[in-house]
Amino acid sequence: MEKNWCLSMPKVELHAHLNGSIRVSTLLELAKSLNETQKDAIDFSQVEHLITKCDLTLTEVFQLFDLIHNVITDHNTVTRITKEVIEDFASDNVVYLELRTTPKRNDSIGMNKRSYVDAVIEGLRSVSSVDVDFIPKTGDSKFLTNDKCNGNSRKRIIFRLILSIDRRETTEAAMETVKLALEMRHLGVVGIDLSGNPKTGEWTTYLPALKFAREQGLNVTLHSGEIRNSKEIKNMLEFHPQRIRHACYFEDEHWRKLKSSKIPVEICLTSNIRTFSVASIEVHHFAYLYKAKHPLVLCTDDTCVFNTTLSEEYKYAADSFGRAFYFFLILQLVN
Ligand code: 6MZ
Repeated sequence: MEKNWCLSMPKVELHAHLNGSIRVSTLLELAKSLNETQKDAIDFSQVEHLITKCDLTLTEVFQLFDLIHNVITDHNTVTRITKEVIEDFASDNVVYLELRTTPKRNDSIGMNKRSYVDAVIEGLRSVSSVDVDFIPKTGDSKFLTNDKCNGNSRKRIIFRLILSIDRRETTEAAMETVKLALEMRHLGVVGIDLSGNPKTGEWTTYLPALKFAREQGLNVTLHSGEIRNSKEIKNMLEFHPQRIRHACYFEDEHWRKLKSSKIPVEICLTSNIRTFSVASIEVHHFAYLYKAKHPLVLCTDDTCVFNTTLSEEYKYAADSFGRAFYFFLILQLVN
């Protein structure tokens, strides 16, 4: 399928991590300048090496996140990368973007979770190349809205924010994130995500915070099945989140449960293939779920880390799964 066709099609991105979607040029610029001022603060050659590597193990992916986090330590940089990430998605013709990020602390400069998210919001406000519609209308707290065009001829992107809990955090820190999300609902925060290295921690650590989020009306999305962990997958499905991401290591009983519950799946093809979470595109569960007419959505995950765009993910799916997928896109466009 033609790349331009995928580019020109208005698209919805529901699963992109802010720091993982930093512009490559910005990451290299920031890492280089940090390396020049504080030699020991970052290994620039390692950033260059990981950023250009074709396939990354999950361990290397999380090493790269640590390096990225080493350069994004102050409010101005958070604001800058948010602005650039939105501009990049808008140029890829994404019309609805749900970005997620883990609120962070940096005590040395007085950054707390609240001021981190304020810096993200500042980034939204500073975008000038496209109108960013991030303030929800009254009563609109859904993940995905069905807004009509307001007749404005300027390019417009609808933006919503999801706050992530990292699997390295404590129960208390997770609860702090949920409370922050609740306080910031009027600024377009629509949900809570559990992410981070799937080999780290126990998801039950976050259950009190996730349950509280749900009771208070926030949507919850979970990273599930990125590695083999049958018990965790089963328990996560029983929790019944609004959406699930990855589902690479689901087994028969999980598929049965997923299909009967109709929990939508966020599919990140390049991410799954490049991290070896799925052996090859031919055996990717996208085809299985697609044939079963299960609700799913194509997403990028981390455009910087996986060197991709949403248009490229659509092209990848169309090239790999053929004509049927092409008609799926047409149907999406006419609906
Ligand atoms: C699990 C992931 C991820 O929050 O600092 N993240 N967690 N699996 C993945 N698949 C590859 N990709 C990204 O963005 C980066 C953070 O998002 C999560 C990780 O916690 C990572 O540190 P923010 O903006």
